Amino acid sequence: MMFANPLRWLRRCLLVIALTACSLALGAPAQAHDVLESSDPANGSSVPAVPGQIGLTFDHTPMGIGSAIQVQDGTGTDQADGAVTIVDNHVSQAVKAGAPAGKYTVIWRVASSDGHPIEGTFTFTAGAGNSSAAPPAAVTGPGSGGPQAGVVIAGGAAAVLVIAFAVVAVLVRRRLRSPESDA
Ligand SMILES: [Cu+2]
Repeated sequence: MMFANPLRWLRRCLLVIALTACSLALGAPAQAHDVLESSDPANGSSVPAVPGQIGLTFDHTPMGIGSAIQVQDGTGTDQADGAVTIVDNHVSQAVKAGAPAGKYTVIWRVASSDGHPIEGTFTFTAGAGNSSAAPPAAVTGPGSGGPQAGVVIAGGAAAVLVIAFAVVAVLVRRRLRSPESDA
């Protein structure tokens, strides 16, 4: 019977949860990373003007941690404006108003939904048409805590679970000791 020995059962439960939390924190190697499906502008494309923002579309929704997108103009100056925004599987980065025409290199890094950092680079060429570069949207992306932040958060979640189960274990033990307990 499942509750024949509640304490043993709870300890086993606790162990399983702790192990799960650890493997999540370290990243399950069997799980595939998110994949960049497309970008806007597309890699190698020419656009009439510097776009107001760079868009990346992934096959899954990346975690909102440690994401960074550099939008380097022909001189290597980063024209990114403000924080990275993640909405579902779409990641965007506003571009500074008045960014110059020319060849651009976009260097992106996000945390894959399995917790691993993934990164890539693509290029496009912007013409001298009226720039649609605009101030960033009011929505700001999450902080860029770096890939370590994910481990810290997973560790915190594991600690909360462990504490919750310790409390349950104490309550069950107390109930078993009480004379009116019918467990
Ligand atoms: Cu991974």
